[in-house]
Amino acid sequence: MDLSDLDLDAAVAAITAATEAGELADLRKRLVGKGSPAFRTRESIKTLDAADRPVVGKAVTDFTKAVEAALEVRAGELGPAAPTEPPLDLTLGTHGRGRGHLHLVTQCQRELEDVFVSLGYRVAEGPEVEDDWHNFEALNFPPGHPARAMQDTLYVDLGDPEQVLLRTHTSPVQIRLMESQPPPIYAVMPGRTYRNETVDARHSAVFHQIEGLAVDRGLTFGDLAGTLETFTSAYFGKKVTSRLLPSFFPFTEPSAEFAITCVFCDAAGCRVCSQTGWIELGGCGMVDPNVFLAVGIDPEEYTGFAFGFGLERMPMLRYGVEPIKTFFDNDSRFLSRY
Ligand code: FA5
Repeated sequence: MDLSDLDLDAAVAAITAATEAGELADLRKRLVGKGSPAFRTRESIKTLDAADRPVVGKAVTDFTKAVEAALEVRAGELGPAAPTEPPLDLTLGTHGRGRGHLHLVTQCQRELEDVFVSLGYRVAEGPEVEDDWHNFEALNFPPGHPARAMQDTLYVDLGDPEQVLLRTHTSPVQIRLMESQPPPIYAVMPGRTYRNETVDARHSAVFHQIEGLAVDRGLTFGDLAGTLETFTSAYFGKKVTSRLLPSFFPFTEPSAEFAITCVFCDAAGCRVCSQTGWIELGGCGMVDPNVFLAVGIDPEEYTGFAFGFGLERMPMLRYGVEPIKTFFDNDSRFLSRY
């Protein structure tokens, strides 16, 4: 039995000279692993004389312990092993669909709000579930007035019959504003509206409007016309012109229908504008004195104008989107395009 194979000094020197953790693993294998001199010596013990066995056994054990201790000390000096494989990437969303963006109707709403804010208007909101007073009565629609039939109303089963409803237009927000603050008032009021209507290419049972209200001393129909012209050219560009045609709303007098030249045919006449060259955007007019009286504003002192436009109409015309239900289908091809 030759114990000279267990050269501890040479083993410790090799361990001390190692410069990386991977080298230490190789040394452990070579010095005390399977097939190493220490391993072979231990295997040979059973063939030795009984008197020699404890001596050889102790020598192998001492050698192995000393090698393990030297390996541990050097491993501590070298620090952790460098990873052999790239770390697992647990970042979420690397395969995502990109960032979302605002719906086209919301984009249009924000754009129009910006135009009016730059004209000195503020943005106001009102409830979608309204009472009869704000949606109709204060707007000069007395009970049973035939004009109520212009807007097929969806009533809510709350309170007295036919007293609580889904607002049919954004005009009740005018009333809420005038009830809550004295003139001067310059405000736009965007929001969702509901009508019990048959859906077609341009009409939906749920849609959006943007309402405008200005109340001050000395406002005239000319101010209304100029304001509408400013906002249409801001949204549609300078080549579009607008016109006002006489109309009727119980809460404005005189009332008008506001239309712009057809953006599809440059007013030459086409299928979209029914060959007229004009497309209606909404209604408008001078605030009726009865409305001022309903909210406690003196019609001798103040005048005002108001307008209400279908919001979907604007991007429909600007981008040629049709039918209106496209806005509510939530088809991702449409949503991601605009
Ligand atoms: C009104 O709703 C009045 N409140 C507008 C108004 C405000 C007049 C202030 C005077 C002063 P009208 O029902 O015409 O008016 O609707 C206005 C616009 O809303 C329409 O021109 C159209 O652009 C849009 N609109 C109306 N009904 C629908 C519908 N079912 N689907 C989509 N858009 C609609």
